[in-house]
Amino acid sequence: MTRKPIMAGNWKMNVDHIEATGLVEKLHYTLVDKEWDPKKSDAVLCVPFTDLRTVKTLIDGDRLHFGLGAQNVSQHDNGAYTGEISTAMLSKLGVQYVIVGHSERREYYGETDEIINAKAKKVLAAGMTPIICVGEGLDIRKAGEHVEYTLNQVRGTLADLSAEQVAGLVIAYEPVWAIGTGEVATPDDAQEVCGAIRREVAALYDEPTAESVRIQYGGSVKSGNVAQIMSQPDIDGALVGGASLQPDEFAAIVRFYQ
Ligand code: G2H
Repeated sequence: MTRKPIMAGNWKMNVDHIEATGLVEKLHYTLVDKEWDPKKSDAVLCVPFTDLRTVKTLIDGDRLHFGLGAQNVSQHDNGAYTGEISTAMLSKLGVQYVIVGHSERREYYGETDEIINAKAKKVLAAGMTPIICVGEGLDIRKAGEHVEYTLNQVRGTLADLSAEQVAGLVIAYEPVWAIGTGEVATPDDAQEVCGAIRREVAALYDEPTAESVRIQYGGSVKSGNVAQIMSQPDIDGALVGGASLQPDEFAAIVRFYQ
C-alpha cells in the first residue's frame, strides 16, 4: 500500500494573527503558479490557537492546498477548565489535525502517555487527525534505550485505539536532542526508530494497519536535509518547527513530494 506523505509545520508559540497573514501570503506567493497535486502529498500548518481563524480564511481564500492544524487540545469535552480549548471548538473552526504529546508539552506541562492517549481519543472522536509525538531524550539515547523507550510511548499513547483509528493517524518520531538544536538524527538513526514503530504497530494490530499509519520524522528538518531523511522507507513526512517560520524553506519542504 502507498502511504500519502505529510509535511506539517509547527509554528509553536510564534507568529501572531497579524504576522500570520504575511507568512501565509509569502508561502502562497512562493508556491503559486507551481503545479500542486493534492493527491501526491499533504501539507499542514499547525498554528497557535489565536491564528486558526485567520489562517483558515487565508488558506481558503488563496486556495492553498494546506490542511489546518492545532498544537494541543484539552482531553475534556467542556466545563470548568479555565484556559483550555476543546476538540469541538477546534473542529468548528475547520481544524483537521491536532499535534498531541509534543515533547515540549511533555516536558513543560507534565503531559504523560495517559493524558496524550486521552487527547488522541478526543481528537479522533471529533473527526480530526491526531499527530502523536514520541521520542527520546539525550540520556536515553546515550544509554542505548531509545528504541524501547519510544515504543513504550507508542504503546501508551495508542492504548485502546482501534486498528481503523490507528491506520488513519500520524505518529511523529522526534528525538528530543534533535529539536531546535540544529542536531539532526542521521537517516539511519531516524529509520531505526521509525521502522521499529511500524513493526510495533504491526505487532499491536496487524500488517495493513502498520502499512497505513503515517510516520513523520521531526527535529531540525530543513530544505537542505529533507531529501536524506525522506529517503528512508518508514518515514512518510516531517514535522517541521523552525524552518516552517521561513516561507522559502517551508515551501521547499512541502514541495519535496510534488
Ligand atoms: C520539533 C520540531 C517541530 P524543529 O519540535 O515539531 O522543531 O524543527 O525546530 O526542531
